[in-house]
Amino acid sequence: MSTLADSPFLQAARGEQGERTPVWFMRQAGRSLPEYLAVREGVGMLESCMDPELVVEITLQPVRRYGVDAAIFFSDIVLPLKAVGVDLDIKPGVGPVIADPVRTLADVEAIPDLTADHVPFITEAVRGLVGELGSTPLIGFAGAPFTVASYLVEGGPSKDHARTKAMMFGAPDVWDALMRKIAGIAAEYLRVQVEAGASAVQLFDSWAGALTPRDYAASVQPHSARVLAAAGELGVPRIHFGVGTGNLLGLMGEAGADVVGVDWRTPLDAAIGQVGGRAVQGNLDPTLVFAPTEVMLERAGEVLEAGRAAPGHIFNLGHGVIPATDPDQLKRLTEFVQSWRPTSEPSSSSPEPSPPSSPGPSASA
Ligand code: 1CP
Repeated sequence: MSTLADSPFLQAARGEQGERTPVWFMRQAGRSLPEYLAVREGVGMLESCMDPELVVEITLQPVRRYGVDAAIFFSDIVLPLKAVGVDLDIKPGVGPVIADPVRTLADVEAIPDLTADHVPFITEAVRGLVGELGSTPLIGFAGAPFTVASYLVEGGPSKDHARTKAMMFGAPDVWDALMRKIAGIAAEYLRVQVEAGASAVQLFDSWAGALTPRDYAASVQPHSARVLAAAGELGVPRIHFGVGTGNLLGLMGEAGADVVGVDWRTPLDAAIGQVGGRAVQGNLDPTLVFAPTEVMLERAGEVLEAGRAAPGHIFNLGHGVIPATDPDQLKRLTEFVQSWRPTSEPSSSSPEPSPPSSPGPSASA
């Protein structure tokens, strides 16, 4: 039995080649689990997130069922905004909806900064969880400034993030104030989770893929970097993830991540070449769990093989578990990853980053 510090997840997150590749799934708790639907019956999403007993139970459900190598704290990226008093709801089938979208400097200044006193239920839930989890690490998380700003400015989910980007392009002073506000809230929210016992953090910039590298570098990266630097002072590994970020992975690593999360669109070997010798997390297409089991496992094997070229690899899906996912498929996938061992020397075991055009993972096998 490994201890918490030498658990496969924390080893990989620190960029160490451990005995085996660890696995967890983004959105592993949630609607794909019948036991989740049962405990959520008649309880609103935000209400659930503020009930420590329920948070502990929901966070543990996928750990019990799958035996994954890490738990992710059950909450939502808009929860800290709710905690400081922003009028919002998480609507079933929709997502976060903001009553009064943020458009002006006065709107930004009206949002209070977060303190630990706003989220006593988070501290309580994290403490309860680490007691139950033993040597399984708990990942705390926060939404990154751009992704959270998108909900605040648009008022809800958006495909093109047009109003958000219009503020970024057209009202740089308001944009800067908003990004600083959210970065401060995210940093404090992560601090609360780590001080209560979380072993790692993930910064979700889910919608960063809507940006060009130029705009990401100028208007977003410095703010995410501030959150990651604050988390770095807490001494835990930091994972930085976004969707559709194939051309931003280098910048997302430079923002201060220890581990760069890769979505399923980018081949993992190409991603490893971009992230400057950092560890990676990902990146099986989440729809592959709907394929025949042997196809899913064959593709998972390819992801595992490709991950060997990184200093550390955490297996995950390339985005969250889709609600219609069959939990039995995720169980098979977990067992496959945990029993997988390399069969030959890796095609690139050098700590130097390989070039973006590196050959396929088994080229030299
Ligand atoms: O495994 C877990 O327990 C996951 C916990 C978790 C996390 C990490 C939830 C629960 N939400 C999040 C983060 C989150 N929330 C992100 C970043 C991760 C990602 O990209 O998936 C984002 C973008 C949100 C916003 C959000 N909350 C959405 C997306 C809306 C959109 O713009 O498309 C939705 C649907 C929610 C609600 C939500 N959050 C979590 C769950 C289980 C749900 C579904 C609501 C429910 O079960 O009632």
